[in-house]
Amino acid sequence: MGLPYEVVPFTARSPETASPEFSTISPRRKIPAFQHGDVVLLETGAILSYIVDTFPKPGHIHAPLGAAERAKVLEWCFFAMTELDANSLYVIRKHKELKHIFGDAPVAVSAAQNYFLQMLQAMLPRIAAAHPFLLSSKLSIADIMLAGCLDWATKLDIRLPEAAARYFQLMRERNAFVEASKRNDLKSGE
Ligand SMILES: N[C@@H](CCC(=O)N[C@@H](CS)C(=O)NCC(=O)O)C(=O)O
Repeated sequence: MGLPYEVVPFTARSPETASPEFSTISPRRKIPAFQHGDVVLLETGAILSYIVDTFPKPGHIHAPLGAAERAKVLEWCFFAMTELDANSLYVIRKHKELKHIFGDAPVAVSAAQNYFLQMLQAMLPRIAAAHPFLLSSKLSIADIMLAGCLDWATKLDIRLPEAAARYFQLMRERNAFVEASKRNDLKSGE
C-alpha cells in the first residue's frame, strides 16, 4: 500500500510476548498484533482487511466494494486461514517442531500434510487461472493470505503442485514480499 509503518520485531513464544505491555495488546500473546490509533487487531485477515478498507488504495490493489466481488476475496482469505493454516500447517507445526508442548503425533502430521495438498489440489484450477493474481490483474489481500501459506508450506518441506509453485514464485518475487521476508528471517520463523 506504500504506507509508512513501524515494525516491532517479536519472535513467537519469546519472553517478549509475555511482557505486560504486549499481553495487554495481545492477550493470546500471538503474532501478529496491529495497532493504528485506537484500533488494535490480532487476526491477520482482519488486519489486512482493515488496511485496504481504511487507506487510499494505490492503482495496483484489487479491493472491490460490491458484495459478490468482496466475498470472493474473503472466500480465499477464509480458505487460507482455516483449511490451509489452522487445519493443516499449524497442526504440522504443533506436532513436529512444537511436539515438546503439543505431543509427538506423526500420524497427525502426515494427515495434515495430505490434507493441505488435497485442499490445494481442489483449488488448483483457480490458481492456474490466476492472471496473474487470484482475482484480477491486481494484487488483493487474498494473494497475501495464500502466498503466506504457500511460503510456510515450502518451509515445512511440502512440495507444491506445479501451478501453485508457479503462482508462488511470482508472489515471492514481489519487492514487498522480499522485504518482508528479510525482516521475518531475522527472527525465528514461527
Ligand atoms: N489466526 C492467527 C494465528 C496467529 C498465530 O498463530 N501466530 C503465530 C506466529 S505466526 C504465533 O503467534 N504462535 C504462538 C503460539 O501459538 O503460541 C492469525 O492468522 O493471525
